[in-house]
Amino acid sequence: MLEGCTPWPAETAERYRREGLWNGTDLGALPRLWAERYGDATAIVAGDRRIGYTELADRVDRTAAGFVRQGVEPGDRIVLQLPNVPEFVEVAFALFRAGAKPVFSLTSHRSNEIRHLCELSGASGYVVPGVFRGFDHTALALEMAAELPALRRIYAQGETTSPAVVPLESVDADPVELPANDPSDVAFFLLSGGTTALPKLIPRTHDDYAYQTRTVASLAGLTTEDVYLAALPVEFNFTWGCPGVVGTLSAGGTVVLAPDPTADDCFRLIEREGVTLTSVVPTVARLWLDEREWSDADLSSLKVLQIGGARLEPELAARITPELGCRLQQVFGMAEGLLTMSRADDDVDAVLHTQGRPVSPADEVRIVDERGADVPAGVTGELLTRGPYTLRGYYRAPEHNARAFTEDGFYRTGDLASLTPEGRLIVRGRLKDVVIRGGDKIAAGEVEAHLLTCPGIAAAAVVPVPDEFLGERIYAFLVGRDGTRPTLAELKAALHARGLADYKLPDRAEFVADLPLTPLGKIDKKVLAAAAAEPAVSRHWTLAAEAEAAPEPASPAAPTLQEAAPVTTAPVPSLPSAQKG
Ligand code: OOB
Repeated sequence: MLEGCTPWPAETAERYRREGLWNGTDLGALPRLWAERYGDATAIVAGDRRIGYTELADRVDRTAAGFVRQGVEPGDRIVLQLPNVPEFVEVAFALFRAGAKPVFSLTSHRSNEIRHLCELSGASGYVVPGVFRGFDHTALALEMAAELPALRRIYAQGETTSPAVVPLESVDADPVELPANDPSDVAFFLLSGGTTALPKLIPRTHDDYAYQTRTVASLAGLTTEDVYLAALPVEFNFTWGCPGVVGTLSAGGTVVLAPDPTADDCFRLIEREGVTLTSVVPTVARLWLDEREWSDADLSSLKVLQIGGARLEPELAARITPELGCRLQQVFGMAEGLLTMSRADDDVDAVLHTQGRPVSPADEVRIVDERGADVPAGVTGELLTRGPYTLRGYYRAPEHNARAFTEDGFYRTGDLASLTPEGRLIVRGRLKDVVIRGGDKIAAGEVEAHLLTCPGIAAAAVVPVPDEFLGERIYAFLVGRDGTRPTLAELKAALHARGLADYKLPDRAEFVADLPLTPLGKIDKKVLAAAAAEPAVSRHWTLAAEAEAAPEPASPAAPTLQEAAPVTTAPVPSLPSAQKG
């Protein structure tokens, strides 16, 4: 296994093999296998392009040979940052085929994230979409290559004038014999939603991911007749393999790539392509329901709408079947592994109020109290898990791993949940310091670290604040320095200039005299989160500040959440950036 990864213990791995969960699949070999099975049936639809299974396998073989000719070697890490285009699928499988390990990045990632991903993974290559949604990814890639000696090759879609950039189209050569991958080795890296200031990399092996996609595809009863709409970004584990792109292709179905998750685009595609299954986050589901009232699109082909990635309010859940005419499947999942889902034969109550059961009988799920002791059904505690597709360690993160896993290999999810007597999961909240904005996960510590570099900021604490549209928004409490009070707009501009992805920028900021502390002297985020949801006048620990310096008046054009607070801008409803593509 790749250095820096934690393998499953030998006897556990042996058991997973013996029980047929890990069946020795090499993800790189799948496209050819599918081509033999499904021939010219349509594998991928994107805009006017329709790619058959044989064509997909041929393209994967040629692209893999092209990468090898470019000097890509087994074990190389390559950051893959492409939107929902067929090339994402082709490049990912070509890299698997060549034994290289793609690191899936969001198109919304900027220099801050990309630098970290490249450094942590030791990437030798970086695949970018050229200019996408007005942002010049090639320029960013060149900047990164100038900084990072290990980053030797930039591959870009579209036109390029720089000799330092390899046009992705030119990564093409006559197929060559390539060695098979060890199925127990890492196939690719997913990004952790993050609990620490710097995102972690999640190694996913051929065996574990093949098992996940096969299991979920079979639970969903996918056949060659199914059409999956990739409405969210393909690099999201939910879209890529739950059953998503890989599961649908394994079953011989068709994957339709949507440019973004807007109702306009997706409804048109559902009608045109006869989509049977798709997956969205609750924020997108809400948009679709609102749009449904105005749309005459024929959505009758849609059998199942999967919703996951963030808490789904039961009121929203209850509208899905009556208003969209399809079955709702709740999905709780994580890039780290564990997936729970509602099943076709679950009763309405279970579908609306629980996140379903683990997808594999080999998933081990525990709910524990603060001391690590198991709690009975119905009691809320931290969710711990281990199993045949849940990681045993983040990549190159021994110190973090020591905290994130129990000694016997259970992953501490940081989610608070309870189990029903039937074994269904109900997600109740989180211990981890993360804001879930739409489906985007934002580690509070990362934003705080950047805020602290801004002039005039002595201390910063980021908490989620409830929001009807996005579920949660990012609220920053700040302690000023030297009488300086940057406005929210100035802070956002400063963080943007530091290369922080826009979806991580605070939605609101409020200056306070000091931050409340727990008895142990840590910043009391519970108090802050409760305060963020209330009018500022109730913050007793801010009174000193308010007496000292009168709050700045809010801009008259910007309606504020709380009257008394020096909040500088109003929320502008927008899709979570990662969901935009
Ligand atoms: C999915 O994966 P990630 O890695 O972006 O985020 C994982 C975290 C979970 O630990 C949990 O905090 C939250 O997202 N989450 C949910 C949820 N599904 C995920 N919280 C409440 N209700 C849910 N249904 O988000 C992901 C990966 C694969 C499939 C689906 C979602």
